[in-house]
Amino acid sequence: MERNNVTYDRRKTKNKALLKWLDKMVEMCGPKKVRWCDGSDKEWKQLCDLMVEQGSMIRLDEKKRPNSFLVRSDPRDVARVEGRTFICSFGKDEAGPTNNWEDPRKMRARLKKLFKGCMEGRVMYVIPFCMGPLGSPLSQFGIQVTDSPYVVLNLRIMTRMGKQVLDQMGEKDFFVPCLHSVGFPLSKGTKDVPWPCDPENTHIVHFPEQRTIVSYGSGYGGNALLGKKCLALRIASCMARDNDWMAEHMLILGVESPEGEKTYVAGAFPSACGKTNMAMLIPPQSMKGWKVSTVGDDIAWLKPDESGALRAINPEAGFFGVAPGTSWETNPNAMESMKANTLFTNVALTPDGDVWWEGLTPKPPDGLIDWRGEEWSAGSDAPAAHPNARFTAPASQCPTIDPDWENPDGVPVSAFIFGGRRMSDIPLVYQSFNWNHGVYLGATLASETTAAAEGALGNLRRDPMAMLPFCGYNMGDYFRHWIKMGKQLVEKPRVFHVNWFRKDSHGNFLWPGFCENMRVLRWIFERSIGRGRAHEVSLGWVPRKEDLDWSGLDFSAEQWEELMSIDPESLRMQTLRHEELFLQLSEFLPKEMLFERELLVSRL
Ligand code: TSX
Ligand code: MN
Repeated sequence: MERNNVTYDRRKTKNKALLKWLDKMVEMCGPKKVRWCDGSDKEWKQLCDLMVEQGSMIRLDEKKRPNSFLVRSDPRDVARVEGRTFICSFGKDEAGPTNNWEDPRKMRARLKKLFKGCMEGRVMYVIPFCMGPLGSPLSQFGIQVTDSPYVVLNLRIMTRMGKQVLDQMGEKDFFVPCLHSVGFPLSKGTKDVPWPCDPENTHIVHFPEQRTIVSYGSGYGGNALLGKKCLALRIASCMARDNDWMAEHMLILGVESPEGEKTYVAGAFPSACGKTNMAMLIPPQSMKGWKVSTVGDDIAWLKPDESGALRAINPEAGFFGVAPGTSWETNPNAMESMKANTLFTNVALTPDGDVWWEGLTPKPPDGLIDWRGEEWSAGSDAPAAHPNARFTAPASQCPTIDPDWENPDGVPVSAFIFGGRRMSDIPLVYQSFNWNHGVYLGATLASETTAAAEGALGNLRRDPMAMLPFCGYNMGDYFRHWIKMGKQLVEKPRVFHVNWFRKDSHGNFLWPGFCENMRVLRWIFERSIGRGRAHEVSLGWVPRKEDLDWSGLDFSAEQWEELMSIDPESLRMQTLRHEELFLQLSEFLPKEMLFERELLVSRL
């Protein structure tokens, strides 16, 4: 049967654009059934039961982890696939040299083949979702259709989802259509598997002009939860460019002084820099009265208000965090957030029905089942949890969640922080001289790859604004957009660079990091509200030791000197060494970036 006769309830919405699109998707994918997701508890329970019954999910111990589950993915489907992520703009230059581009017409033809009948024997779930608080002028609607119940469960935690969203969307014809299939049709005689996927043919495709997303073959994370990286970053970055706002790969946190003054900072960190830990930072006991609150740990949408100041929302409603390395020592707030109502993916299972991963406790418990479902013991050379294992937890369960985290008008942002993992060359903190210099700091953001020898200058991986894999258009134009936003803002956030990871000649970290980062954050807070003291050096404005709050921490003047030292000669060499990324982008770079570079070289 070529023609698929499945019908679905068209009375759920009066939105003509939506029904028209759904008709096309149903016709093309040929599911056995279409189900509207309403976001109810009943639906959550049904889908959890279904997945447990199918052997796709394990219910964790109801006392230890109430309403929480473990999912094991196919070992070939464990992370985002950047090589198979495409930006299909009309022209190649619109995508730029740092994105995979494909001709949209060619890509559509390829996708059509992949999607034809791809949901045979499966349920097509229709998920109305909203990125951002319901009713916020900064929020955006999306509709994801998917054949993965795992995706439905994740989106219920990560977004506002279901009937209320569909009702609020009404007949508005602007929403981002997001088509997703795991690419494993159940044709006659095909037996289902716990984690269906099609790794050979995986495609994550963005059509920026049409504002649409099509994803095939993967059920994992950013490949499949299309509201997150695909919509809230790649597509949103294009919408932001066209409408004078910003979609950034940034955490948002609130800082409050003992006197009750409060402001917010947004921070971009490349992977493996502890961004979620920073978003949930707990100040040291000795800094009495200082408070940090969490608005978001991954994405910020920022827009100037009528007065010309920037306000930010977190478009997400949950955390999709890396589990390994997360513990009661490194991040108690994340641990609290995942005490219940949490999905765990690719972590290890304990004999008493709880979860474990590397870094959770110094010693692994006995009798673990690893992320592949096999018995595991401490002697094993493979880790028990996959290094990219995840928890999906509601943001509302975070003890430090900010009272304004769902404020439809967002929160005021007075500082941007760019942070890299720089073992050998960059001081703990410095502030840019001005906005454009700040844009340069973001544009040249980099982390040292771990392959580097201890203490030696390692390989730098450039990750401008931590957006390299997430910018939906030409990175050169993205820098230009940042410069343009600075011109529009009356009250510009101050811009800082931080580095928690500097090491001494013996390979020991010079800075204790974690809660002690609050001392740096306090200086950033003071500088941003026009108070803190600083002096000028070649890189920017830096604090003297006496400009930081040292209550309760022993840190010698010598340690401080080493932590803040700048070797102008080696930094000059590094800046001059036309590094790859700027070279790759050279024909698209705004002149301001070249000016900043020349100014830096001459200061050094
Ligand atoms: O998340 C981290 N942060 C930010 C915290 C708010 N990590 C974890 C690495 C993430 C992948 C850090 N690791 C940080 C940090 O500030 N700093 C370091 C480096 C470090 C590691 C261990 C120690 C000190 C520094 N231990 C002792 O000093 C005993
Ligand atoms: Mn991220």
